[in-house]
Amino acid sequence: MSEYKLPRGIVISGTGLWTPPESISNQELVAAYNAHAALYNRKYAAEIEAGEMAPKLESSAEFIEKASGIKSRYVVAREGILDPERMRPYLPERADNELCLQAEMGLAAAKLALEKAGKTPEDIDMVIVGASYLQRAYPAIAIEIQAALGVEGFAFDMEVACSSATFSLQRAVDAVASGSARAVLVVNPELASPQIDFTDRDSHFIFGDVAVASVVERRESCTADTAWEVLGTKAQTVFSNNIRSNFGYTARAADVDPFGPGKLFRQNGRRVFKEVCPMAAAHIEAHVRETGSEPAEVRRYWLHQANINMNNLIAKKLMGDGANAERAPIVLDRYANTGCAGSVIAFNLHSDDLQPGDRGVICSFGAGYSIGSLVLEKISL
Ligand code: CO8
Repeated sequence: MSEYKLPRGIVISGTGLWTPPESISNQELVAAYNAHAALYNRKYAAEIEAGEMAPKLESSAEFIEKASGIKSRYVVAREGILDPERMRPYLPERADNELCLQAEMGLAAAKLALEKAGKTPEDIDMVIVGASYLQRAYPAIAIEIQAALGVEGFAFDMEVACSSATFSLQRAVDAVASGSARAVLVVNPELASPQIDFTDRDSHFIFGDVAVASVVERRESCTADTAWEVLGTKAQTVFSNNIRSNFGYTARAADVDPFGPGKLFRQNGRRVFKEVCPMAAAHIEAHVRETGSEPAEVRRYWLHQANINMNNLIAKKLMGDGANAERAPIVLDRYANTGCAGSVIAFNLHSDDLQPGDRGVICSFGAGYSIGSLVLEKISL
């Protein structure tokens, strides 16, 4: 690995969080799923009776909360998801001259981040959209957001599943460090609900929709009262088939159903849990030490929000008996797994109370596998 040392003086000066107005509780989601399963089992009663097909088993709100910590999730459109005959959101197609839904979500978060940082579109040279899924291939969602804001310069999209936010923040930090941009707007609109198989008991409860955004700039240009100086960034990827989404444009040429089995999100959750927890803890430990601190001294960990048991395990490994919900806050109880946005939501909601000199870590871990972290220190200006 390279010995590159990040120059000091690059800050995250503001973040924004856009939360969809609609939410679905576990109880509501499970009621819709169970009604769908009953319809399915009635429809295929003869095949199930003959042993040719397996019946769909019931889902349970208690299981979901115990296994994951998730109690509810926000979604852009709940009606279709809760219809046992439909089981997916209803999102009417928009015309080419209308802002697309993912850009609209990202734009809302971007405006909040700019306001928090005290920046205008004229201050921004580069816009990055990082997300687990992109609504289309081109023109880039980032360029659509750039145009809607009136930012000059350039913009691009990138996808690294759950690490799309930390990896895009790292690209922003590099751009500011190298001087290729004065300030970068990082936007992470996670539009998860259209790709969830709400008819699959193992995964119907996992994800929610949300958008977050961040402004990265130099300390000298920062006009906010306080900011978070980036002490270091670290990224790691290790190939794994345990989390996959095979939906893609080549399905048409392969003569397979683009929405058929295995084409939406699927995972081997147990194996992910077992393999990713030690990798993430070791990654964070090494990164914190590289920036001159001991893991137990770090004031706050804004961890990826996939599973509360995973986060508690990692927090315990990092902070021992000092681990608690104040030092490793949980937002997945309300937001569910929001892909790459989870750790930034935790940062947005749980960082204002910290004092100058306090250190914290934003860390993502998920599909790829991919792990991304930023070690931060609060500064006053
Ligand atoms: N209701 C009742 N029972 C259920 C349900 C349900 N809904 N689902 C499963 N069960 C049953 C299973 O069938 C199983 O039954 P049996 O023992 O008879 O076979 C039993 O409950 C136990 O099932 P599991 O072993 O699967 O349960 P776990 O305790 O492992 O919990 C979890 C499942 C919650 C999925 C857990 O394994 C987990 O969270 N693992 C970590 C996964 C993780 O972090 N994944 C990352 C995913 S996301 C990501 O990185 C990239 C995707 C980006 C897209 C984002 C867009 C926003």
